[in-house]
Amino acid sequence: SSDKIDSRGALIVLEGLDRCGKTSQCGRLHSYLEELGHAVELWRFPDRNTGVGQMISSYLANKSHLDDHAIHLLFSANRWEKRSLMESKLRSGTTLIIDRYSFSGVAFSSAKGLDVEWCKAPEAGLLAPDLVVYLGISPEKAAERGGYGGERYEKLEFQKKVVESYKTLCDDATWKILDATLPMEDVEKQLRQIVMDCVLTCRKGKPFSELWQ
Ligand code: 2DT
Repeated sequence: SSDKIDSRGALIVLEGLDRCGKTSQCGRLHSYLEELGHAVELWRFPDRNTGVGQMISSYLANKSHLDDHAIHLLFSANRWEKRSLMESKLRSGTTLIIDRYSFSGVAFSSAKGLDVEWCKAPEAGLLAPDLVVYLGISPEKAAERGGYGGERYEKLEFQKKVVESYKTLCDDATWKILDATLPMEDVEKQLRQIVMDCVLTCRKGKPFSELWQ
């Protein structure tokens, strides 16, 4: 069919609580794929470099106050402003590793009490990841790792709510859950395997799909 892409990149998302090791694993995975000669980029959301991203950054640093709905929509807009670039990268064969995506959007906002369906609505039509890896760790263990920074959401009580919200989202075959309490090298090994499978499937022409429609 015309949707079929000859050799596209994979859209790979890592999700998890603060201090789960997500950012380190994203970095290691990126280097690994690069060394293998793959076209690959490492992205993150929020992307704090755009105008919208700067508003988000100031909110997270407690330097501004915004209504819960308004900040939710800014996080979503921050993904929409990157959507077309994302699609063209993938179509040209570049794999994208993304540190947080719409699932963080829904998990964090619904942890504040916003309705889950309301939270999902602005995400509908964004590209659906080919793989979501959730790095599982309890909020207590994550907190023990130390160094919750001073940002708005980095508090144990809130992280407990976020875990519960994530649980309602990971019901789908594109999610793989890894035990983030294992030694970093073990997590890395497992991650590489899952990701390589996904990269090959996408290269063979897996069609694109969109979130939550
Ligand atoms: P980092 O610490 O990873 O920069 O994330 N967040 C993130 C949301 O509330 N909604 C979203 O859509 C996204 C992508 C999670 C900063 C914080 O922002 C939260 C942690």
